[in-house]
Amino acid sequence: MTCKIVYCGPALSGKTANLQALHHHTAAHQRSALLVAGEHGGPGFDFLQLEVGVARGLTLSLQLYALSERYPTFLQPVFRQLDGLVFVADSHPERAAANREALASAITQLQKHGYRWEHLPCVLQLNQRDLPNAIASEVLIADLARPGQPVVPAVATQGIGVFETLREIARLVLPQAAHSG
Ligand SMILES: Nc1nc2c(ncn2[C@@H]2O[C@H](COP(=O)(O)OP(=O)(O)OP(=O)(O)O)[C@@H](O)[C@H]2O)c(=O)[nH]1
Ligand SMILES: [Mg+2]
Repeated sequence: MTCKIVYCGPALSGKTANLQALHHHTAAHQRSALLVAGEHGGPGFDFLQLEVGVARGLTLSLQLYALSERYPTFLQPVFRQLDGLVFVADSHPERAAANREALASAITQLQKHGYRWEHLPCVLQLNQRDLPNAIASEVLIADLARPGQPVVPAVATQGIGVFETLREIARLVLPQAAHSG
């Protein structure tokens, strides 16, 4: 079974840092190489595939894509046929508006591709929680979260919260993916 999960969020919120941490902390036989947007003439998004055992003999392939604000043209194809979304919010005080704009833009893109935003599995990650002047979590949640949505605080560069985020989105997408085969 394969699930496609897209990480999005404003520029420099830590999307690539999430995939780097997941890659770094996963055994070599359970992961693909990490592709980083724009590196080695590759695509304009990051990509990492992880194989996780979910039940005896059953393996789930998680295909993780991270968008990059530097390559906006890649937004369109990456948004096709996805199972879930991780929104990586930036806790820098001056990025409050950028978070809201990136979320609004992601919702617009998804709706263009025929997704109903209310029904798409989505985890809100509050990244960069190590910043001394970080925006209060309650403020980010009030700004960006849907009712009842999983919210995971993170410091992606230290690997904090990245596996919790992945676990939460996998938990949300698994029943739907299993249903659709
Ligand atoms: N202090 C701190 N720095 C972080 C954290 N996460 C990412 N960074 C730093 O923030 C910068 C941007 O991180 P990236 O992972 O490249 O951000 P991105 O979202 O992939 O950015 P684009 O691809 O340009 O859209 C880098 O210098 C990271 O090291 C965090 O939790 N805490
Ligand atoms: Mg990036």
